[in-house]
Amino acid sequence: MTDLSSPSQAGAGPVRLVAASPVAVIEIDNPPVNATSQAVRAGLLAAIHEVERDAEVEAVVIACAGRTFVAGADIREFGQPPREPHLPDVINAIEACSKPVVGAVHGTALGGGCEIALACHARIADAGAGLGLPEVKLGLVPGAGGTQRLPRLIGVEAALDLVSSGRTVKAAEALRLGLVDRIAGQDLRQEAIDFARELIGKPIRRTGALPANGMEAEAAAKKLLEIRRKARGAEAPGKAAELVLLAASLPLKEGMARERETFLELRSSDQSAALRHAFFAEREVARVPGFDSAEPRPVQRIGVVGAGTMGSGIAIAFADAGFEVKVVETSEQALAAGQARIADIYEKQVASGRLTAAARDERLGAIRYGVGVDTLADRDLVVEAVFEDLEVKRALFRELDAILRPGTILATNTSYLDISLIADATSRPAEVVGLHFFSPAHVMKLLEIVRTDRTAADVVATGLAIARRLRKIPVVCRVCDGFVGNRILSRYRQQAEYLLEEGALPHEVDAALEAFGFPMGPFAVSDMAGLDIAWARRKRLAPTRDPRERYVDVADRLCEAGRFGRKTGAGWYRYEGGRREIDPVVTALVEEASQRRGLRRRPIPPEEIQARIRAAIVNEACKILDEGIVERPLDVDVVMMHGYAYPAWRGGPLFEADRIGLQPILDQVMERAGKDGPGWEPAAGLVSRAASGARFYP
Ligand code: T1G
Repeated sequence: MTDLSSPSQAGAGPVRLVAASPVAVIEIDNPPVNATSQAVRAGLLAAIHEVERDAEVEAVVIACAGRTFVAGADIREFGQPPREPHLPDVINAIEACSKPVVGAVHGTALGGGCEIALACHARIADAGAGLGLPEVKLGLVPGAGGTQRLPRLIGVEAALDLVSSGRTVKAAEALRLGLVDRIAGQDLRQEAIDFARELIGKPIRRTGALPANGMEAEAAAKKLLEIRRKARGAEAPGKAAELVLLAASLPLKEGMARERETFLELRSSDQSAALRHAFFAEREVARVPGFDSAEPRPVQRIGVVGAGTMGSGIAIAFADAGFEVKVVETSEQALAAGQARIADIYEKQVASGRLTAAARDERLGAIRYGVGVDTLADRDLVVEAVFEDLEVKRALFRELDAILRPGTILATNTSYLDISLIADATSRPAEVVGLHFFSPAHVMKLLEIVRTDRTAADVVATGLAIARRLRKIPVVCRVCDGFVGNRILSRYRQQAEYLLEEGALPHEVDAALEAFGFPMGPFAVSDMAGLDIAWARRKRLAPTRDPRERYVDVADRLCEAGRFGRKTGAGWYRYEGGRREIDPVVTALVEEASQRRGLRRRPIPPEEIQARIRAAIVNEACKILDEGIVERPLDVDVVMMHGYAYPAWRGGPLFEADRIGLQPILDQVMERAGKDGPGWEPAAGLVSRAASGARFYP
């Protein structure tokens, strides 16, 4: 093998060339994901020049060592000035090669990796491989020909979908689209070499030389509008779509120039900085000082108590990750209902093509059922998802503690309750931890791992290891009311209801927050989740409520009228034929609340709604940091982005607060202090950082 990233160092660089004849193999080996660092780009360019010079070489294969084909440009380099050779130049050299070049794709060829594959003259992929252009998820557009070559290979419409969504297509779909030419059998590398040998002497099919079929102007405009609407304030998807549409009217060189210009512009944008922060934060968050170094306990056998919505989702999440699961309920009837719920979820996945029937059978086979907790004695970890009541959970944990073997971990899925009090009901408080899943538990990536002061370090480490296997994003936090996400959500909702009393209407608050980038505003979300759940909790907590609290009772009025949201056809909105309608009944209730508060209603602009909600979120997030509920700002940002859909192109509330400036946020908080009752005082950490000019992310 000749090392080519720096020819003087044989074998040391990330690109090696097996100059065999007649087919040379260029192998990239740059762990962990073969990102196209500067050394990889230099090595790849040198290799292409070398095979061009070597008369013995009549065809070329570009392949990767390790677990995946090139997964993209090295995102870590984006904060630095671009260094030559630039990827577009390397990729153009691949496409210009006078000898046939075959791309051998395994793992995930993403971003620059997919662009390298596109510049090859043919592509063969492992059956399990994926290909995609996820740049928009980083606030970018493809910067090395993706927007220009992909439409030439698979057509403008298909390219618009892939480039604007950033989704990865599996090999089978890639074959159907024409993105790959073959699916390999057992030996991708050998089959790629054979494929290249077949191409020797045949006309070379260069992607960049293919025509891109245009789209009818009206259809294109409609598609662009739809892409921008779905982007909810993110700018990259629309810009990427514009470039794909240009491919039909511009020669490749001009199209790539426009693409490069847009790429460089977005690379220095706030949205891209925020999305790159989000990308690394969701990986960093799982590295928790003091816990991720502790040795996790071996866990394979899982018990799930409660087969309701959450329990079923949790059981599926564990079964999907290869755990052996036992679900128990209090009665045959409740168990049967849970079993049917689980089967139904899997059936829907098979019907939608996301799961094969064989995989469904395997996962259903991994789930056992039983009545009563006695059958859980052999479990390594038991998670409860029973009724959200402290005494119910304490009684259950007391019972479980008596039958489970020593060392078994007891996890609660409670959203709010004090886990320390639940742990007190057991003889093993060190082995009690919160595993707070988000509904639907088999879909949502976020997992709050809630530790009490007595939770053992290796139990937290076990939670982190389980999250890795579940492919979830873990955030370790301490006990407080609502932990991280729900605590912040409560503040968010309170401020939203204050805005109602002062003059806004539900649809105006929702519209302002959907314009901010949330997929749905708080009142539409409440209607979807059901108002009755929160109502039951408010009634339970009523005796302990601080009389000084500014309490808005419109939601109580709605519930008393049986308006629980979508499920009853009316809540904050009226629902007819699935459409959300503004309801004058609600408007009257809101106006009456204003009168009772003695407030003169006024029009409230969306900017004020957004500023007040953001300030409420940042202030509560800072208090959570100040109290040590979490260790780092990124813990809060990750929770808000992955549990509550805070727009990732803003980077999370604290990352965005740094960008906006903490003083304006503090000013907004101070403007409310005194008006909204206790709990709305400015966070000490916000005051001190604003005063000293410090940031959440130094
Ligand atoms: N650059 C730098 N580091 C990366 C990286 C990248 N592109 N992708 C992953 N890593 C690191 C990651 O931080 C982690 O590091 C380790 O690799 C394993 O990743 C010119 C401009 C490939 C599907 O957006 O989607 O190309 O935490 O934990 O779950 O047009 O990584 O171990 O220190 O995620 O198996 C486009 C991003 C870039 C792909 C693997 N490419 N990566 O998932 O492992 S822009 C992407 C992923 C671009 C061109 C444009 C995933 C993965 P550490 P991981 P995984």
